[in-house]
Amino acid sequence: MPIMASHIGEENMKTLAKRALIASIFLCMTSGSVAAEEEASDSLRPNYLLTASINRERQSLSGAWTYSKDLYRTGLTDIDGRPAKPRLQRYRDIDVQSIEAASGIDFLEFDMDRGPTMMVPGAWNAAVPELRYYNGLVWFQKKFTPTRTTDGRAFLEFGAVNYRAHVYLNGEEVGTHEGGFTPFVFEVTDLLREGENRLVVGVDSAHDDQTIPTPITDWDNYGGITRPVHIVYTPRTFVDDATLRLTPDGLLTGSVTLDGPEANGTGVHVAIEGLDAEADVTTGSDGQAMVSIPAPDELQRWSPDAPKLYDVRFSTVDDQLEDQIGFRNIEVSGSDILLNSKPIFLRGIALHEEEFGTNPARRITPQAARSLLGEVKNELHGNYVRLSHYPHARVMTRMADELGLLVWSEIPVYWTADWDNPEVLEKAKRMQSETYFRDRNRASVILWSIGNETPVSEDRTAFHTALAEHIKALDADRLVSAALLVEGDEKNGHPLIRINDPLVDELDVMAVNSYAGWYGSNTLDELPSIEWDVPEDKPLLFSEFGAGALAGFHDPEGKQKWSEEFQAEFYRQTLSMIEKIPNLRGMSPWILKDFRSPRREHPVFQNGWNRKGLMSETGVPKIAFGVLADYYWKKMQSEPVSIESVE
Ligand code: GCB
Repeated sequence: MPIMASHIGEENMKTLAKRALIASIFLCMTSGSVAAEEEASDSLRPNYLLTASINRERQSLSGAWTYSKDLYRTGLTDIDGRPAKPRLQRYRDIDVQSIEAASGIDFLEFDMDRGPTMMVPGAWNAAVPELRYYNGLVWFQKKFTPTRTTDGRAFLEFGAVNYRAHVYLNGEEVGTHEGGFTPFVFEVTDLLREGENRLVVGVDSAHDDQTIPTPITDWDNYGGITRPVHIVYTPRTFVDDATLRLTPDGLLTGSVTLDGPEANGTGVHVAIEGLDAEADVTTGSDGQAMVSIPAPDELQRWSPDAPKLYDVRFSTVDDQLEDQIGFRNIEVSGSDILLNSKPIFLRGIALHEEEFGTNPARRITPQAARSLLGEVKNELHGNYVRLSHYPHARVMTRMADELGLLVWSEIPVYWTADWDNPEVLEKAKRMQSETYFRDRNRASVILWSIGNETPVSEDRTAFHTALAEHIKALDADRLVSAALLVEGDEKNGHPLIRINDPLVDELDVMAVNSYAGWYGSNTLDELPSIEWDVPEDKPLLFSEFGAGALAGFHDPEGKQKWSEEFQAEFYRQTLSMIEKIPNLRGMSPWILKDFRSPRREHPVFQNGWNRKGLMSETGVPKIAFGVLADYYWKKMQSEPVSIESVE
């Protein structure tokens, strides 16, 4: 099959060309050129986007896959970095059993066909007890027969693989990807064969000082193919990307990008169902056409109260792509956040990507997303979620669009990174680009966070500044934030907490994490007297505050840490402390439900779980859930909220 070799050759060429471009951009960027920055944004655009592929003809590869663990990475390399021995290359397209039956000289030290099985998507940590704390390489194999009904192109689409993926189809390398929380796509048109195909993916979950995040986090690393894998079928020339948004000056603006032999000079019809808004555009030599339609008067703006989504259709003679898009404006004015020109208070909660249950596998099905976000919307009376500490599954942002929840989206630049390493910065920017291109049609996403609790230093601030510039160059409309560290002091005998971080200048919205009353020396009754010294010319969010409690563990006096009563009192006192801050515009306390964390090993209260959830891991609400729900209910009714009156 000659196409296979040329396919890889082409991928390599693209990568080399990109590297050259990135290197030259990096040189230009040091001279501060704006044009160079724009180019840099574009160079990190994924080769294929397959926007709204959920609405395309596609074949799910979910289900049982066989696997083989490979602690020493023998399937990739031999000692001293030499090529792996063929008898260990798990991705070979061979029938091991018949080779063995032939009784020849060759033997194999694997057999992907007879390996144990695991459900994909899903983390191996939850699937197999001996892999609970395994960090390293595992090979996965799926055999499948294409269901294609059209005679066009085929793409292999991964929702996410944590952390590195080495992908092979029918024994040929298709490509690699780094980053555990963003999608990636490879074209496999010429590699797919009729009948049975063999897909093998080497998944390496090891983290080091140059990965994002680094190895130390406060959540379970969850190795594996954690999000769905599909084969997506398209016509030869297809709409790879189509986007439309409402600009502040009332235009529905966006672009359509075609890919394929007829990509250039092709007409595209854009129509929005239920609205008198249409456009006919023609693609240029780059396969792209810009779209701009005056927003009709009857356009209903998307909001948490009325999460109206429109079916938007982009049609060519060969292809039709549809996406469900909400239209809204988001901006900052002084210290206010304005949604559709009206000030909004963000009644939120933070979430990890972890479903309810005693043994979560980071398997976010639509039902799992609905039940997590449904708690926020219906029981907590929220209008906002912080999807921490990395981009969550696509189904979450789509569900947020549908249910009406605003979203803080985050890349896993968490606690630390190799700040002065340009390759690490490029990885972080690539994660931003992959997230942006995946979610740019989601009205729910309003905030891009560029980091969480990173200690202030010159290198770190330069790194974050570059990320702020990168995301702004991609997306001038959404807001940029970061969860900042704060410092404690004293003023006239009172405790004082201040933000002292030059990164504030780069942010549209400031955000802080506060654990006074849980970590540190403050008692709960001191909290309301703590003064906050924060810049007042921008909106402030509390991106975190929280205290641990084991569901069902009680101390009626509320004095003992880990009791539900202590946690509830922590919420009352913290709310009372922060609501005095004049530019407070929202919060996402830590966290909706208890989540797995290997840092947390108290044998009675934790056992591998961070207990700061308002609910247990199975969804049993703790007392503090009611405290926050009541607070939000009152905020929602626009009643003046008095903490004293909260139950
Ligand atoms: C934080 C981190 C979060 C932790 C939390 C905690 O500040 O941002 O990832 O899980 O504190 O529980 O200590």
